[in-house]
Amino acid sequence: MEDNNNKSEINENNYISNGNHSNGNGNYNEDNIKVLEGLEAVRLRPAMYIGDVGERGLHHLIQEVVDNSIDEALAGYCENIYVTIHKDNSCSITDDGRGIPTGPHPVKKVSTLEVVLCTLHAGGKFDKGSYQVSGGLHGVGVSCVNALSSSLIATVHRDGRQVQQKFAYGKPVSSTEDLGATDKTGTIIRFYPDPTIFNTVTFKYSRVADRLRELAFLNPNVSITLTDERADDFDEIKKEVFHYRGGLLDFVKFIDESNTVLVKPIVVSGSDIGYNDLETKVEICFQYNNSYTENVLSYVNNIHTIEGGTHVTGFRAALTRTLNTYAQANINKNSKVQISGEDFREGLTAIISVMVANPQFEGQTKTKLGNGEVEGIVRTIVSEKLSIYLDENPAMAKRIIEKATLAAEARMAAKRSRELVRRKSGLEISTLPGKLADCSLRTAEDTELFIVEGDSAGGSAKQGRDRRFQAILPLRGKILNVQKARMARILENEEIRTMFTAIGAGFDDDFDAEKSRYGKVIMMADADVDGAHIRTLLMTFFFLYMRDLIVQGKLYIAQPPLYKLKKGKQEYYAFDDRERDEIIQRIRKDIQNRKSGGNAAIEQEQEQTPDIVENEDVQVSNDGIIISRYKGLGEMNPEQLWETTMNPETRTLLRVEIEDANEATRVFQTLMGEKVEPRREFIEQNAQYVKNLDI
Ligand code: 0RA
Repeated sequence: MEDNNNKSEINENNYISNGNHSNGNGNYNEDNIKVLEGLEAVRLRPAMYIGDVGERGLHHLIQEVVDNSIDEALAGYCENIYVTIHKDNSCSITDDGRGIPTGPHPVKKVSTLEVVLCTLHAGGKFDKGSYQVSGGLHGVGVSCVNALSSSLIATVHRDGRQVQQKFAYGKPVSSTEDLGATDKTGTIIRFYPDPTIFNTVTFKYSRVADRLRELAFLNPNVSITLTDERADDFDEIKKEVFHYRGGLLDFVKFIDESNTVLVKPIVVSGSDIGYNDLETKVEICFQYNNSYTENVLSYVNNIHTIEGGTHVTGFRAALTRTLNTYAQANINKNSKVQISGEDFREGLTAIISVMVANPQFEGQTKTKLGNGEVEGIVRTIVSEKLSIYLDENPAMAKRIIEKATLAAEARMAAKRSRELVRRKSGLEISTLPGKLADCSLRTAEDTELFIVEGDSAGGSAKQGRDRRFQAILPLRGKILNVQKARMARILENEEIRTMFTAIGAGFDDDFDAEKSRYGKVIMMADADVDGAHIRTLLMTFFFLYMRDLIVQGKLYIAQPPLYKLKKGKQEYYAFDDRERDEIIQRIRKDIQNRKSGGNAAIEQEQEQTPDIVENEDVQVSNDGIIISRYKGLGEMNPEQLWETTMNPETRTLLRVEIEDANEATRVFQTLMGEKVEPRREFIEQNAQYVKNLDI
């Protein structure tokens, strides 16, 4: 048995043992599945296993099942995965892998299928010969999905038979049933997320699609088909096939779709066979575009390592060293310009994917690779392959070095102006910006900074807030597009400087989220296109210059309501059209109930509906419900703003996650980048989703 000091949250609580269960010959059989207890624990403390019970946790369920199918693909047995979101909000994942064994389990005396689905960590993931994804929240297994589903149906094609078993809340409700002969192999898992566990059980197409696309890029041999059947008309059913034979090469092109590429993508791959006979595989693809930002996405065993780790460090070290050596020998022989690591990363887009046998995940969100040996492995492979590439492609090499030399010169100029700006603006002395209405509490954890679009909304927010713990920073208009500017210009921007000083935790490499003067930074903008644009700009800014704020879960989006509904003296707020319609239904039911109760006073009240001229923003239904549409935050008076958007008791905040920010950056590049074609495509594709466009 292998040593495994991978401490997951789970084994710290003694729910599972984390040893490797193997019969030593790499083959899998029924004995391998060690029997462990604990699905009750999953239902009791779901967040401990899947992160949270919000939208993220819900989507994690699909991820868990797909991970198992991907494992089959990695083992060479599966080529196709079909994910379908059904009309009834269930989700099914079909693969053509080997199928979960269905025969009786030697220890438990029930079907192995049942053992896999009803026992924590019985998925065979700790086999030698497979890359485990345990650590962080991944690899908790299909049994967790079962535990958190009100119903789950597993159908297996294996050994010529089609076998099915049904479960509810993690427990079998039938024994295995033979459904007849089959000539296929594979597994179909259909599950219904338990609405008593999750805040929402509605899957979001784009969220599922983004992750499946990512998996398809990382696993070029697998074709993943996503279908969304939740449409009224057959021809509205959404379907996409993700299959990228080019793998990481296609991934890099996808990410840089809207950027002008300077140097064609370079692919580096290799592997290292360690003492334990398990290969560490490295695959990297990178290219340079003419932007000033670095965009490195890294993965370990298909898991996005948001916080990076040793694989990223190894890559960076090799990039700097190899390019510098080449530059000194061939190009900048007599140059005085000192090119540093960050200069070689300006305009760099890279995908780093490694497969590691026993990954150790560290960091805030357990998404940072800790295995020390990986750094050297990646460094060696990249140095060797990149040197060969540079020698064979001198024209490309020249372009990279020239770009980095320019970056170095700009960096030096920026340093000078940064110092100047710092002194001028007092970025170092902590004078708070005049526009900031600070809060009186000074314990960071309890305080909130609202970044508010526009002076008038800022005014309402200042009056409506609880000044003990809520601070308001109004921004005038749009902030600078940080994607398209170098540091020196960014620092000259008034709006950006006020944000840096208000948050007071430094910026870029010096940023330290722990020093943030506020526990929450909340972006508050209108619910229209302009508001969305400002949010996207702000998210891009935070993503590039205060990323840790997002990683530590301190960045939020306020949700102002879209409608106010009024019936008699009662007021209601709706955050979208669906909610508006639900409230109208509720009011109508109420009216009905009261009418049947024969209450004359109420009937009278109904007739006293105030006279309101019907225009596009205010509508009166024939039964007297006044529906007003908010055009912007500025329209709400301070009390309304407090009640709907700022009061912790009644508001809804959305926490920004890196996935949103990644997507924001991409959308942003698409909309603001130089290329017209991707922008047109984006607008065409998305126009159909825009229902309430306020321009
Ligand atoms: C346990 C053992 C084996 C495969 C699986 C589970 C398995 C699980 C899932 C979940 C979704 N799709 C899946 N495909 C396979 C190994 C089976 C063997 O050795 O033949």
